[in-house]
Amino acid sequence: MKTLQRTLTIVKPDAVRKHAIGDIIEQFEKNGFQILCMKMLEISKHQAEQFYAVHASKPFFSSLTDFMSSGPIVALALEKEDAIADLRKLMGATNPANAEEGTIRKKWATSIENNAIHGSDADDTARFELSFFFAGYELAQ
Ligand code: IDP
Ligand code: MG
Repeated sequence: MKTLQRTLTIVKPDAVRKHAIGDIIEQFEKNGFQILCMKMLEISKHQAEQFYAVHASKPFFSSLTDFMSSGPIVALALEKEDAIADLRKLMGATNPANAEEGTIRKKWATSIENNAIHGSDADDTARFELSFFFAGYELAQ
């Protein structure tokens, strides 16, 4: 039986500035992800700190939250079988220097921080991250 799974992805400010929104969304569709919900917005540094709370103790936390609040982002709720793992594969490694050919980060990331895209890394983080950007009624389908 096919079990559908949901994940949260973000086109980060660097990729929006590069006009990569269309290309990245095309990758989602070509790779079998259903777009359940999508919004373009800007988040404050405080909101970025809440979203990335798991990284609060990391040396790059302040720089990361400055970056994530530096301009518009696009948040999407995606669905497919094995959505979480499959999106991580499609994204490529965090550091674009290690990202495989054909991945979104290989194509669009410029540094380990400005790496074009976010994707949830597990069931519990996907639940938290989906509910961070989308209300229950928006995902009720
Ligand atoms: P992920 O996005 O591949 O899951 P994480 O380790 O969860 O990677 O880190 C979250 C985000 O923090 C990364 O996508 C990247 O933007 C930033 N980041 C991670 N490691 C570093 C680093 O060593 N220096 C600067 N920024 C980093
Ligand atoms: Mg992560």
